[in-house]
Amino acid sequence: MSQTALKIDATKRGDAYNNIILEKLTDINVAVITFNRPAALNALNAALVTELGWALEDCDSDDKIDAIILTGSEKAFAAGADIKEMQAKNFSTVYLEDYITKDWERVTKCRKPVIAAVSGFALGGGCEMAMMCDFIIAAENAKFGQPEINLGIIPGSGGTQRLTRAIGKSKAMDMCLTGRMMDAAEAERSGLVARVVPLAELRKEAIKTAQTIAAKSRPSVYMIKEAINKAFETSLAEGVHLERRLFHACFATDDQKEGMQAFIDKRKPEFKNQ
Ligand code: DAK
Repeated sequence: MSQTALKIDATKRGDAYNNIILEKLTDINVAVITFNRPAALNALNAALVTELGWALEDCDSDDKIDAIILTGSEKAFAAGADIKEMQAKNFSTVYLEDYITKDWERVTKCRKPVIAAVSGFALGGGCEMAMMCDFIIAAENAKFGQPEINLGIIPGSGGTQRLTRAIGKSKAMDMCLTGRMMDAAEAERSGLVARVVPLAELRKEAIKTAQTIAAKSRPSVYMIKEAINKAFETSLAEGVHLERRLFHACFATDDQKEGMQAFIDKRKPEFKNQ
């Protein structure tokens, strides 16, 4: 897809974005949110996290957007929460203001699929942010890690939990206790990332993947997200029960009729998202 084919809309809060870039590729129903603090390797400070919350809110409620990509620069997806901003904070400050929690976790509330397209460093909060997305596509130069132990703290945004679920106890202990980094090949072998692509292809592959998802029936996409996420929160029997009910619910949609009829007619389905 050529760059010129991509339409970029101004957004409601576009003028207020200083730490991220929001692009809406409305011709393919995909949004790309790019962390944009290159001098700090996209360290996630409060201002950036607030803007991220706005952008996710905007995309999630925009009828022209069906899939969202979170990405950074070639050198860094994000090198963690901003250490310079955090250093002087004390317990009562972080506890009382519930330090950057609200917008930080906004990504987990998105009903639309969110793909993390990771190149370079995804460390600490950067790794946790990528893991809060629905899946990760990594460039060959990606490096993942939870180095908080080197700062005298521990992961604070789900690293001990999501990393353990993604790669198992032994590797999660290794990563969090030593603070070492994992390269893209190891991350793929371990199940942390869905696939690895050459650095030069990352944006194109992420957009192509998002476009593929955006062309599906929206109810099916939301239901699959809901059911897979439930797998982390419930027993197998309850998860399968939810899946069965959602499967049955598909038969109340026009898109199920259209999808199956299109197969029978040997043509592409035209989903109406209803
Ligand atoms: N914070 C602030 N600045 C950072 C930074 C960070 N995390 N990472 C890099 N920088 C800045 C550097 O200070 C440097 O700035 P100047 O000195 O040029 O002003 C610039 O980015 C370039 O970095 P380097 O010169 O260090 O670049 P190198 O290529 O030599 O090294 C590196 C790259 C990524 C290996 C290194 O920068 C590094 O180790 N960075 C720190 C990585 C790290 O420890 N990350 C974990 C931070 S703790 C929570 C949510 C989130 C969190 C907790 C709670 N809640 C919702 C409650 C998360 C906590 C964390 O992430």
